[in-house]
Amino acid sequence: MATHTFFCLDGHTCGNPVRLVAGGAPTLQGLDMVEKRAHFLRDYDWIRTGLMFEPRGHDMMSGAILYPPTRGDCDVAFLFIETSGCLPMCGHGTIGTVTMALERGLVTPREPGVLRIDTPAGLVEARYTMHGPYVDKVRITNVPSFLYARGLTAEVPGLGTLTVDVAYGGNFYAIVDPQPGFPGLEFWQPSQVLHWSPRVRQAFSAQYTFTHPENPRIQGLSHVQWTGAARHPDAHARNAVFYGQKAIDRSPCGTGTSARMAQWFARGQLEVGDEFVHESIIGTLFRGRVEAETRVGSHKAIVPSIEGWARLTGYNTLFIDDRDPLAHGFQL
Ligand code: PYC
Repeated sequence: MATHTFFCLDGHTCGNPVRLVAGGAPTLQGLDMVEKRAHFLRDYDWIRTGLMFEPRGHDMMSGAILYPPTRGDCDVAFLFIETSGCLPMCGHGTIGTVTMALERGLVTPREPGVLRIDTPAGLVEARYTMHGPYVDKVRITNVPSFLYARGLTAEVPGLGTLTVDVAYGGNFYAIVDPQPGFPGLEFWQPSQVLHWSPRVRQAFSAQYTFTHPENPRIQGLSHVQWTGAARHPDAHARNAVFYGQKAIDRSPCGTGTSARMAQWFARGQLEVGDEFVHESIIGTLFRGRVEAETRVGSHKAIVPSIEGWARLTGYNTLFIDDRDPLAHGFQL
């Protein structure tokens, strides 16, 4: 019987929570972050559920653990922990973790203004600007993103036949654009997003497989992205990204925005150098840009970058007490 102590910094990126675990996490085995992530999931997933779920977290809780990098070209490694598992990559989580880690001196970039991060999805570069001790904005260059499949259809019980594009932006996204059965995000309540998203994910996952062409260890449709017209005058589009069992991203979602830009690029609606401003369900913005064209397997792909901001809300020392019957958290 023991009490495990975790030193955390809590904050948010454009509204979505980020819990940065700065102390108390286990040493992981593995030659790269994919192997370390597998070790964590095998032996230490109770830390994720304990820190993300109630009573210490909630349905939308999301975070990252800092590790030494496994590759020579990186300053630090991030292991993402979410209510949904350990995502290979999390954009809002990266922006928040970079902001808090820099402001509190937890990382030392080799090159001022740039932090190179080793993530399970690959190298992610974060460029930041500071005002005094505060990080103003962070722009992450995400992993290559691509339209994986266009116009897939499936029968979603209660909603009818739905057509989606599936794109990868660090995670696989079913992108639901307005169509019969879904008039557009502006006509839907968050409760409808929460109700229908798991059913959409289930219907498409039952019928199709989703495997990264160059990294078969990354697979599965984890996120559903509902789209609609922007309300903010600067934005090109608005989204609501569903993940886990009950979470809607409060930010415009970094990997979701990357996937959406890859979809628009494949359709000829974006070109290299174009900006894409994405509005979240609460009206916050990410500023995306198509940095370059590339290829992933047989797919035409983009290198996307996403700019956003984050704020530290406090320090949090959390205990997981083995005597507690709810030590590892619960979800309703
Ligand atoms: O920003 O990439 C993201 C993300 C994934 C899940 C929640 N946020």
